[in-house]
Amino acid sequence: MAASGSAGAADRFEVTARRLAIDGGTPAFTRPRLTGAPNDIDREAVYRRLDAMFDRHRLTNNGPLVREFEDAIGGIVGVDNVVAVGNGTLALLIGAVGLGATGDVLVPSWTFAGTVQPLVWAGLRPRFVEVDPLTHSLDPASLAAALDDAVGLVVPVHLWGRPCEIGTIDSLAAQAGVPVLFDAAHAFGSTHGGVAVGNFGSAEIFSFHATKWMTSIEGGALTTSDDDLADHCRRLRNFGFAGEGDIPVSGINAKMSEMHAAVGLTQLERFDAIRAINRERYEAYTTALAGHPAVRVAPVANAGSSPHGYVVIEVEADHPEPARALQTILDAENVRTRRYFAPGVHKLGAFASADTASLPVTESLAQRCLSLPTGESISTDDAVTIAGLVLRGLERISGDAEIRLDVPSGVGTPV
Ligand code: T4K
Repeated sequence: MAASGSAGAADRFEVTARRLAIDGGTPAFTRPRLTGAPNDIDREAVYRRLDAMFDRHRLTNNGPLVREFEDAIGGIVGVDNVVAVGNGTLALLIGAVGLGATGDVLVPSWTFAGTVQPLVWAGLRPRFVEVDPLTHSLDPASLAAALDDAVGLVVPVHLWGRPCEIGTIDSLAAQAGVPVLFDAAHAFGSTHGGVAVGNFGSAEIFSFHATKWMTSIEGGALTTSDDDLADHCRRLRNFGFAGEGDIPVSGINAKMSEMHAAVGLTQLERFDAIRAINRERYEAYTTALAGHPAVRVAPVANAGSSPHGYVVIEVEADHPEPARALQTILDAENVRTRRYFAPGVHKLGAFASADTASLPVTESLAQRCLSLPTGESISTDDAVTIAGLVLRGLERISGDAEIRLDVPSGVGTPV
């Protein structure tokens, strides 16, 4: 059984024949495989951009690299207005404030807390709606049932990069006279019906955080075809300035720096290359896991293409917390998974007082979903190996409902 420290064929091993590390076997990987590890960045290209930046002495405040980054995003998405900001959370904040939304906001709980927190900061009251068990996207029936006069905004999420039921959601919201701000944090590079995500709703937002397949380290953007909204959001991102000494609206500092734009521009040059790598990993997982009734890979596309930035599995096992048990087993193998987004935002202490209907689908997904390593930091062979470990782990869990869940994270060989 080989277990080398480098990615590649040397890390392959016969999963079925081995003793799991949790039972005292040798961990499958000597170097941890991380969910969320950044893709490679052409540092020479970044340094060239930074040299020019230092020569210009223009470091932030809507400098040329930020404007170039916005143009590049606009070119890919095919949208008129791109407002680059410091991160996706700030994009949601200025989007919600820019739309002038008040009252209640309908938002899924099956998402990252960063979807909901800026809405609260914008003065909105979250009401959580249910997601579809197959697509993990906002359930239009749940949305229809929740839309009432108190609702001032709808924030659906294109989870895992899979565009949600955009047409149905848009028409339900339009009938109610409520704007839609799509959280496309995961969906830069997705298309739906031949149209790039970034063109839908009143506005959409992207995240370019280090854990995203396309990154500027920290970064985000709001996109919209509404010129007035874009101008308003540009003002909001820069304290509300309308000219020197004039702040007609109270804004905030949501700016992207030139350094972050330099990294983002450099990564955008690898747009096609990284997508191809992601796709290869995703297909390796789906092929290796196909036909196994205890595991299903969540869909990442909906009537279009996907950047395949996430590989998320739903598992079934004779265990009350199957994802947690499997995470423990994989941790011991030096496979660092993430339980995005357990337990569901509505279960987090900060949102305990929210008006929350019963969300059985969200709560079931929270017990059963696990995000797996993907992208350039692993090899395709690694993906096949990890898929094998998932299957072997599920067998192990089903054979032992008492599996210990208190094994500390990182039980395998340290980095
Ligand atoms: N909406 C949605 C649907 C989102 O998912 C997010 C963010 C937002 C809105 C808000 O966008 P931002 O304001 O973040 O732009 C991460 C990210 O911080 C967050 O951006 C992301 N979603 C969320 C899903 O995940 P953590 O808590 O998982 O990060 P952390 O530090 O625990 O790292 C995760 C894994 O990545 C680890 O295995 C280590 C690895 N990693 C991480 C970083 C930062 C690296 O290898 N290198 C790194 O530099 O939150």
